Amino acid sequence: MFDKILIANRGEIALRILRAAKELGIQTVAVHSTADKDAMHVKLADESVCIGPPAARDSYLNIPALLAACEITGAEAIHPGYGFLSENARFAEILAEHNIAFIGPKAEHIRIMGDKIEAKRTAKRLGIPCVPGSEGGVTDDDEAMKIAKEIGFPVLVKAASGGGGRGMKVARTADDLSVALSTARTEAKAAFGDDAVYLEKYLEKPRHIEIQVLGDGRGNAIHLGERDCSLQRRHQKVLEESPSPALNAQQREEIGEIVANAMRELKYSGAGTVEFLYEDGKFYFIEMNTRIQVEHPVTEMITGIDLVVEQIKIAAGSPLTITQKDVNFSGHAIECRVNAEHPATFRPSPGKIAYYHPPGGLGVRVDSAVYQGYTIPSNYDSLVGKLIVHGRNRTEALMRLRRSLDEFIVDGIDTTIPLFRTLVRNTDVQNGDYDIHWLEKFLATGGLD
Ligand code: MV4
Repeated sequence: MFDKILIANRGEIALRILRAAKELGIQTVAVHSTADKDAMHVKLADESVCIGPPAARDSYLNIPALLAACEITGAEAIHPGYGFLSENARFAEILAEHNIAFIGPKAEHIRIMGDKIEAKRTAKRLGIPCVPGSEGGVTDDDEAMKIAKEIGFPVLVKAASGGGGRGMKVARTADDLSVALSTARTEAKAAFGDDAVYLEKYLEKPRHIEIQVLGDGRGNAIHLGERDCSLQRRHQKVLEESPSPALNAQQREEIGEIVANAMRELKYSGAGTVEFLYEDGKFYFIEMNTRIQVEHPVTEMITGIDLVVEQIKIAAGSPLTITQKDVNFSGHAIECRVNAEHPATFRPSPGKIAYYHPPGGLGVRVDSAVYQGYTIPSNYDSLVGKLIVHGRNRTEALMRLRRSLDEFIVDGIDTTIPLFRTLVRNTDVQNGDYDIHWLEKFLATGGLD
């Protein structure tokens, strides 16, 4: 096992990684920008190193500064958290060249999954069901039209380097296709420097359901069930839950086994998430994330498995000690992402937290790095923290969520807590009756007035 690791991140995920390291008896090194000198992850780490000015590209994305911080402190491994360098295959390779362990998957697998065309090709080869569409990229408009007519309109043009919804264009009819192709290519070129695009059948009202996996790089892999992340706004997840209100135990086991088998064959190493659209009882692969995700606590709460501890053990070379039979799903968990934003306009609201009182009690978890008197800087994302509740069933989880949200006080800035107070009292949310478009429709039809 490692003696010392460096955490190349900030905020609640930096604290989450610190906690896992501490439980494993590993020393921790925090890194921070000048804007984060008062951040909680810096206070709680054994050591800290300032790695640059506020802009992420000069600090949290600054690879030479991170290498220097490892050299100075003697850290043997880096945990990248999510965002920043977490899915940068080149970073994983550079660390290997410097004999520093990357707490994440093999660079090869990060690279494959970063290219959505390669990811889909790989998923299909491994027996994972995919959305009908082009085999690889489309370069020629006539060829695209032929494929679109085969799969049937509407179709979706997606960027190979995309993800997070950027560079996506719907073509409802044959008349829309050539404009959709050229706009998608132009946007993809501008955003990612890569104009490769591919075609998929457009699914009208799917849910977003993702499967959590762990692999040890030696052919052992398990799944930890799903998370339903359908409640999103502008491709940002707002509320996540597990199990999905749409699935039964048999469906879970079936898709879980397909995904776990694929990861065994791939010899995948570390934590990963295989994302699906789910419509009319069928799963369609869209992407794979090769990192720990924001919403991982939902899975931890229903399985009792510490995903970050498992990531660290795997990176240190330990084989998986948990078998699929050891994974028992218990109860229901729901996570709310509390952002420093106006609850109706979503205008960012950085600033000083004048008063802070997080909820507690049975089945309540708050993952946050803020404290009373802390000033949320304007340089990074607006996540204040995550409220995660667990109950023996969905009704109990919702009950605990309602009263936790009522207890939660964050004064001095705007937060999205009032939005969640409204959502948990909504009939569709209570019934689990929502798809990926539900939240935006709700907000557009005056949900919060
Ligand atoms: C789709 C889709 C419908 N049909 N693919 C958006 C982000 C990217 N990760 C995949 N996305 C979608 N892909 C097909 N073939 C609809 C979306 C989509 C979406 C997916 C998940 C969660 C929220 C979403 C909001 C709008 C569109």
